[in-house]
Amino acid sequence: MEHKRKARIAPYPQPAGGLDSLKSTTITLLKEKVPGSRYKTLLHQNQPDGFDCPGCAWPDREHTSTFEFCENGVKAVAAEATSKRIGADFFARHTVAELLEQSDYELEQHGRLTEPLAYDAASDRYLPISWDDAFALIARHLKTLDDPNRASFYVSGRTSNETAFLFQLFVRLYGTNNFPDCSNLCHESSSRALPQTVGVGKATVVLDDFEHADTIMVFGQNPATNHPRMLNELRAAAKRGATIVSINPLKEKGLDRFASPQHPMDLLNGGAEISSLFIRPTLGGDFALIKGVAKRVLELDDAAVAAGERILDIGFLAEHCSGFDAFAADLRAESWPDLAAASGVPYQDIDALARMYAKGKAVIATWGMGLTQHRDSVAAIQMLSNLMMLRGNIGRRGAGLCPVRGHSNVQGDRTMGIEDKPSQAFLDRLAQVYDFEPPRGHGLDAVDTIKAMQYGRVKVFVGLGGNFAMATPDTPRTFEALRNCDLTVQISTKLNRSHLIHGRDALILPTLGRSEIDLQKTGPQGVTVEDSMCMVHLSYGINPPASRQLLSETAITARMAHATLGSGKIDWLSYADDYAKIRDEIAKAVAGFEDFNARVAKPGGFHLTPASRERRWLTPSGKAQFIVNALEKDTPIARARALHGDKLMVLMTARSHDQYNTTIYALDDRYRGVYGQRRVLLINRDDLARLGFADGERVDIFTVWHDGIERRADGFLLVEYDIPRGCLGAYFPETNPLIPLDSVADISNTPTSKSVPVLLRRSAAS
Ligand SMILES: Nc1nc2c(c(=O)[nH]1)N[C@H]1C(S)=C(S)[C@@H](COP(=O)(O)OP(=O)(O)OC[C@H]3O[C@@H](n4cnc5c(=O)[nH]c(N)nc54)[C@H](O)[C@@H]3O)O[C@H]1N2
Ligand SMILES: Nc1nc2c(c(=O)[nH]1)N[C@H]1C(S)=C(S)[C@@H](COP(=O)(O)OP(=O)(O)OC[C@H]3O[C@@H](n4cnc5c(=O)[nH]c(N)nc54)[C@H](O)[C@@H]3O)O[C@H]1N2
Ligand SMILES: [Mo]
Repeated sequence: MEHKRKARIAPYPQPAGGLDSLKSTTITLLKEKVPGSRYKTLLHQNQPDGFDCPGCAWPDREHTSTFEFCENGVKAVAAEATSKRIGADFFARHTVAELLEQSDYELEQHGRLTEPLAYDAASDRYLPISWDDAFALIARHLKTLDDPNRASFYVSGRTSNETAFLFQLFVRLYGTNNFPDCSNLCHESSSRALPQTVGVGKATVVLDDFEHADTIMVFGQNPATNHPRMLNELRAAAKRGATIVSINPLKEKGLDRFASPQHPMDLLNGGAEISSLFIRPTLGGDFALIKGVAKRVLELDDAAVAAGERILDIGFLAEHCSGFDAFAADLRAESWPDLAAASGVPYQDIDALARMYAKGKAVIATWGMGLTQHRDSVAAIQMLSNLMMLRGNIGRRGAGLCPVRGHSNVQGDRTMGIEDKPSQAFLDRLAQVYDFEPPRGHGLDAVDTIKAMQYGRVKVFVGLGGNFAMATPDTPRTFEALRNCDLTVQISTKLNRSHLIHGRDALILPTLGRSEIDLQKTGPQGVTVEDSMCMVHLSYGINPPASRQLLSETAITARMAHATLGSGKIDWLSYADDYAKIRDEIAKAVAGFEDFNARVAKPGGFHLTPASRERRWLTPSGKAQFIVNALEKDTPIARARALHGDKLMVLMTARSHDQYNTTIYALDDRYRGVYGQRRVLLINRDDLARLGFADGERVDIFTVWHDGIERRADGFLLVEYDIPRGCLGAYFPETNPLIPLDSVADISNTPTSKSVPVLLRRSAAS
C-alpha cells in the first residue's frame, strides 16, 4: 500500500506525541507489511532479553522497565522488519542508470537486500556473486594497492562493538588509520572540544541525573523527532518543577508541550508543559550567546560579592580548575553589543538565561546538531563547558554535560577504535596485545577521504553501513570522488544511493540488522552497544533473518580479514563463530573493558564511567581547563554578507519527522506542518517581504563560496515560518549539494550543515 498524501502546508496545533503518534505507528506497520507475529518485536526493543533500538543513542531506564513507546523507534524497527525484499531478479530488471532516476524515498521502499551482488559494467547491472568470490575480489584489490593508505574504511554508527573492534583490528593490521565515520559528520565537534576542557569527549551524566537536575538547558536539539524518549525524561523533570529551557532558532514541537503516550491523561488534557523559556539565537549564534551568559554570570557574581555571597563555585574553581583568571579577564573585555549582534539574542534574553543558570543548583546542558555543525562549534562547546565549570556543574549529582549522540552505537564504535586520530595509548596497547606495529599517523576522516578519492589518492572505499554518498556534503564532488575509485564496497541492509554511485568494481554485501537472530556455530549471538551516557549492554535479535543468504557484519568483517590477511596471526573465522571470544579480546585491548563478558551479562550492563564524572581530569594541566576563545569577525559568512548585503541568508539543513538521516520513510514533517513533500524552505515573514517573494513561491538556492564552483539546489517551496530573520531551514540530504567540502568546523572538520551562506532566486518554473 503506497501511502501518498497531497502536498500541503498546515500548521500542527497538537502537542508532540499524543494519539497522532499512535496512528502514525499503525500506518508504518501496515505500509512495511510487518507481519502481526513480529509486532512483539517492538515490545522486545530495549528490554534485557531483546535488542537495542537502532533508532537513536538515548539510554533506557535500566533496560528492564516497561516498554517505552517511541513512534520513531517503531519506524526504525519497521524499516528493518519490513516484509519487502529485493534480490537478483529485481536487479536483473533495473539497470543502475534506471535506479539512479528514483528518489531516495523510492529506493528505500524496495525493501531488504537479500544476496551479495557485484556490479557488471557491460550490462550496467548488479549481478549475484558468491560470498567467497566477493571476499576474493576485495582481497585482490587491497593487496594490489601500493600503499594501504590508498584504501579508506567508513563506519556508520549502527555497527556493534564486536564488529567495530574486529574491523579496526583488521584495518590497522592491513596498515592504515583511514577511518572516516558518521561521527565526523555529527558529534565530532563535541569529541574534539571536551577532551581539552574536561579530559573526556563523552557525557558526564547518566539518566538518573535527570531526576535530580533542577535546571536543564537543551541546545540545538529536536527531541520530539530525533530522541523521542528524551521527552519522557524532560516531562518528568518539568512535573517535578525543574526549569527547562530550549536554545534553538526554532520553537520545536515537544519542547513546548508533550503528550506522552505512556500517560493516558496527557492524551486528554493537552499534554505537559516542558520548556518555560525559549532562547532563539541566529544560526551559529551559540558561541556568542554562551559567552554572553558566562560574562553575565561573572557580573552577577560581582554584585553578589558586594552582598557577601557568591554565584561562582569558588571551591570547585580553586580545587579543580585551571585558567580561570585568563578566562574571566577575556569575558570582562568582551563587548556587549558584539555579543548581542553575533548571537542574535537581545541582552534581556541573555540576562534571563544567565539568571536562570545562576539560580540552578544542579544544571544539565544537553546538545545536538544545532551546536556541532558550525564553523566555530568546537569553541561553542568549550564555552558551554566553561559556563558549566563556573558553578561546578560537572561531576556531581543532577548536573553535567550531555552531548546527545545520534546513531545507536556511534559512541561505542569510537570507544572500540574507529578513529582516524587514535591516541598513542590505544595504539600502544594494540601493539602489545597483537604484537605488531600499528600505523601511527593520522588517517583520513570523512571530508578528507572525499578529497583523497577525488584526487585519486584513495582507490578503494569500504562502507560498513551508512550511506556515504548522501550523508556527506558537496554532493556532485562526492559522487565524482566515489566514481573515481577502483572498488567500492557497501555493507548494507537496504538499497541506497551509495550503491548506485560506485567505483569501477562495486559490491553490495547484504547484512543482518540488529533486530534479527544472529545464529553462528556456537549458537545465537548477542552484540554489545554503548549508549549516549556510556552504558554498555547486550542486544539479542529476535526476528528470523530477512534472507538465508545474509551474513552478520561480524562474519563479513572476519571473512574479509581472512581473505586479505590470512589467518596466520589471528584466527579471524573463529571470532565469527563466537562473539564472546571477541569480547575477551576487547577486554585485553581496550581500557575499561576488563572482565567484559561477565560484566555485560548482568541485565542492564555496566557504566563505562568517564573520569570527568568523578572529577578526575585527563587534561594536560590535570585540571578542568578553562579555554579562552575569541569572537571571530572575519568568517566566510561575514565575508559573503559584505558582498551581498542583506540578501545573504544562512541555511540550516536538518531532519524531518519522517526520515532517518538519509533514509526517507515518508514525506511528512507533521510537527512543522509539512505534508507530502520535502523540497520546502522555511523563511521568516519579514524576509519574504524584504526579498520580494511570496509564501508558496518556488526558489532556487545558491551557495556563496569563494572557489568559483556553482552550487545550487532548485525548486524549493517557500514556507512562511517562525524562524529568526536572516535564517532559512530545509531538509537534508536534498540540500547537501549546497555545502562546500571546504566549509567545515575548525579543528573537528565537520561540515557546516547548519550554517551555509546562500542567496535565493525565483525558480524559472514557478
Ligand atoms: N527519527 C530520527 N531519529 C534520529 C535521527 C533521524 O534522522 N531520525 N538521526 C539520528 C542522528 S545520527 C542524530 S545526530 C540525531 C540528530 O538529532 P538533532 O540534533 O535533533 O538533529 P537535527 O534534526 O539536525 O536538528 C537540529 C536542531 O538544532 C536546531 N539548530 C539548527 N541550527 C542551530 C543553531 O545554530 N543553534 C541552535 N541552538 N540550534 C540550532 C534546529 O532548529 C533543530 O531543532 O538524531 C538521531 N535520531
Ligand atoms: N546536510 C546535512 N548532512 C548531514 C547531517 C545534517 O544534519 N545535515 N547529519 C549528519 C549526521 S549527524 C550523520 S550521523 C550522518 C549519517 O550518515 P550515515 O550513517 O552514513 O547515514 P544513514 O542514513 O544513517 O545510513 C543509512 C543506511 O545504512 C544502512 N543500514 C541501516 N541499518 C544497518 C545495519 O544495521 N547495518 C548495516 N551494515 N547497514 C545498515 C542502510 O542500507 C541505510 O540505507 O549524516 C550526516 N549528514
Ligand atoms: Mo548523527
